[in-house]
Amino acid sequence: MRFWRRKKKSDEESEQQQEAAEAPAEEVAEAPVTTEVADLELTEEEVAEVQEQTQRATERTRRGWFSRLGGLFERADFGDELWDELEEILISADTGLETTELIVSTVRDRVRQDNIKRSDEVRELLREELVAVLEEPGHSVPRWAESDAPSPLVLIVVGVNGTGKTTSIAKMAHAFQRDGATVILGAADTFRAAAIDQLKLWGERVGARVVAHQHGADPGAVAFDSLSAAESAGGDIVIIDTAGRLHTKSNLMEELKKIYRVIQRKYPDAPHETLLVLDATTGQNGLSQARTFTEAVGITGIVLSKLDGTAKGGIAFSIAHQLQIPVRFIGTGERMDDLAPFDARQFVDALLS
Ligand SMILES: Nc1nc2c(ncn2[C@@H]2O[C@H](COP(=O)(O)OP(=O)(O)O)[C@@H](O)[C@H]2O)c(=O)[nH]1
Ligand SMILES: [Mg+2]
Repeated sequence: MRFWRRKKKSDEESEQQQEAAEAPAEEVAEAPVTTEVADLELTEEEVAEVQEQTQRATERTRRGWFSRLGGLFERADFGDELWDELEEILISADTGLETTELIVSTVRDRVRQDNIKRSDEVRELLREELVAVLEEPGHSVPRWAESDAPSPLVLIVVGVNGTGKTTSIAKMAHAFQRDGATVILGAADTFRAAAIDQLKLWGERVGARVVAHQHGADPGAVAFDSLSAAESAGGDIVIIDTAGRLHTKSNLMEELKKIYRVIQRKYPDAPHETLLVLDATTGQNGLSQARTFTEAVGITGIVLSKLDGTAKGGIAFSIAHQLQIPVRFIGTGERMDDLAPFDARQFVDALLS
């Protein structure tokens, strides 16, 4: 899977040399077939991989919650009495009242306008509307997937304790490194000693250098040193782990802001992305977490973790609609490969398949 695509200087040079050596080329090498997933250009194989992972992660959601949806469309015609039931199913799947009402009223209006009766057509309109809601935050490609991404690219990962920050960081590091990037991890969750050890362990597993200080050290200093390490070691991506809990919530937010200020002393335009990790099994609770973090530091993307668990999946729709923040990754398990880029259409297709 390609998550990272910026060319390193050395790659460009060797490619140019190669091109020069090969010239005059009679045949131009065939470009790989690319398809769009979340606006990343992926090969067909890579798309199939994302599809497979998305299917697997949403398996339980599909069987539980969405199987009830399937029941709604069993009869040939979609009865008027079913709208309330559709609404109830969406709400009980964590889609949230506001987003559910939008979805149901949009579909119902279209059904009435076009005088649609057949269940399969209603179902198709629902599918389109679900995709449209997920795509509301827009189509921009994440910074790490840009071919001219800044170097080093600085990513901060925030979120409540236990949501899956450290694990998601390890998964991202693994994915980026597989694509040829050199990743440096910053252990700025200094609040718990175990958090530092956990990141170090993951760093060893995925083969990424971890910059760490002592338990209780200043997180800003860890972040700063991580950037310096990237500069001296030619790191492409720096991912900073942060605490999810401090003595008080305002402490936590102040500390995050401080980390930002320290980073910006070195790179005024950094961090280039701030990812909020939300545990999908916590449902609508995640939404208020997201609001708190958004107000404090601004969030550029969501990692929806634990979608393979008992999550109902509907939270993805309310994040997109109510917060207008794109979901970038879904966590599909506890291993380092269990991460897939989020794609609206694939997600909806997986739920409704
Ligand atoms: N099933 C599942 N478990 C996950 C996923 N992501 C994280 N976890 C588990 O959630 C727990 C907390 O993760 P951790 O990364 O330590 O959370 P943090 O406190 O936010 O850093 C660990 O037991 C992880 O293995 C996921 O996508 N799926
Ligand atoms: Mg952690």
